[in-house]
Amino acid sequence: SEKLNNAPMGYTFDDFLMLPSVSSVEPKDVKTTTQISRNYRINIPIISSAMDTVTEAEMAIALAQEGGLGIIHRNMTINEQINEIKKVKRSGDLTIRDVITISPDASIKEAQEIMDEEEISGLPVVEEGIVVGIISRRDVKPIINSDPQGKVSDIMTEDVVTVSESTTPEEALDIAYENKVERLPVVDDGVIVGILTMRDILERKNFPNASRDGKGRFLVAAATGPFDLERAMALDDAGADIIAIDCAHAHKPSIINFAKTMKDNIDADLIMGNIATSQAAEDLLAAEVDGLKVGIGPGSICTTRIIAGVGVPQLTAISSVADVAKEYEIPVIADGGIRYSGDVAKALAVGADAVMLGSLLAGTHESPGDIVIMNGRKFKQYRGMGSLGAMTGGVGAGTDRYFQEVKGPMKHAKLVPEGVEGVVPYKGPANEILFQLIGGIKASFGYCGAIDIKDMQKKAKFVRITSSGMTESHPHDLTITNESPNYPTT
Ligand code: RVP
Repeated sequence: SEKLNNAPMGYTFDDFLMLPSVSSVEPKDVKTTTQISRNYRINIPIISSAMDTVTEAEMAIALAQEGGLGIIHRNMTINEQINEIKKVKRSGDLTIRDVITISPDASIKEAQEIMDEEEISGLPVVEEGIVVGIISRRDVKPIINSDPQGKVSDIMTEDVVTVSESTTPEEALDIAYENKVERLPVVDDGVIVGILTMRDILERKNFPNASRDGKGRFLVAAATGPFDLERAMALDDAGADIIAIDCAHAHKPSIINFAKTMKDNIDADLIMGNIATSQAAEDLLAAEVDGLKVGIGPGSICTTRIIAGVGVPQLTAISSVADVAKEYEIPVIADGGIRYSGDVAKALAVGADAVMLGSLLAGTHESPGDIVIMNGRKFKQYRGMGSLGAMTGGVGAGTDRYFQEVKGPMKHAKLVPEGVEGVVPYKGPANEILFQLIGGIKASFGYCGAIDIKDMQKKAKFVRITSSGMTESHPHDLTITNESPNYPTT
């Protein structure tokens, strides 16, 4: 009976509220920047789950544009995952790398045809890699009918304004304005390596908070299996900034040891999870990983706590891990169980540096999969990576996440799932969900008098509540007729 008598209490989001406190902080002034791994800071503390119904390139781009981060799931081949990383990097790259050029000896007609086909308004003129001119529709138009076979070199602009890889977008914009040009070839020792367009530079201003790497491209993370070094190295080569060891129970000596090998073989930051105890945090940090991910069983699609009877209620899990991680100054990501912005605020307040969302993002426009209509309402599929569907679909990544023994062909495998498959309501674009979440976090910090996440971790005080306190917390004694965007009732 000692086992039970000495057992600690485990709490989750609904067991506590935060106390309102004297505050001079206006929500609009709250800063949400946060460290998510040893070397990366982002502007909002939101990361999307590495799940096959949540994060591929489209979701990762949506998150990065708003200042968060997407982790590309691994239930696909290595090549497919590399492709998703490249899509994110390309979309956030101001410099167009596969530049379409023309030779000075080509005809004006050819120049016109290429511009029509590619729907572009100008072409750098290149001889043996070196930029020797630039030709635009404006140059071609007056002469295309009278002399279509004339040479590009006869009408091109020879004095080309170029920039180098190190030119910042702001500098490029100034240069473009000063010289009244739309397109700036990017050159390295005269050799063309890309092209910048005014339109792309101006568009970048739409995303002032975006998460970007040193070259101005979007940040992206990708998941690998605990022993899949080949994948980790390929993701690293493809440009993943952070690699996440994705596993249901990372507190295993074999996995911790292998994490050291992975770290030695990649440049990207390595984050590792999942865990839920302070001892696990101590043991994983010995591998000098760059971030920890917390959550055993809180996920909305997860049945681990029911099937295995194992887990730690998420608020206790986050604070147990964060207490240790803070000493090592290693960031903590709270993964799973988040339903409302208030849950995010509580997770941050007990020590998380960011939260990971599955369910909240699964129903958005950017999640993989199609909208399904049931009884006149729109839904999208959402499934646990330990569900039968995810373990037998894709490349079966869920099987090693959940330590399943697969003998022979997958279709005959006997699997013990730890997740379920279902649908969540379709929620429109991800940026609207993020807007509401960030607004809620800022409101929370305003009530608690905290100007940023670190301040919140110092200042937040909690009050333990009962289930009647929780009942009182939700709207009650009415039928909601107008659903709020941040409080769905279905
Ligand atoms: P939620 O946001 O509550 O939907 O939880 C998502 C998290 O659940 C994921 O980031 C992952 O850690 C976990 N997960 C994914 N699949 C499963 C499962 O099948 N049990 N759990």
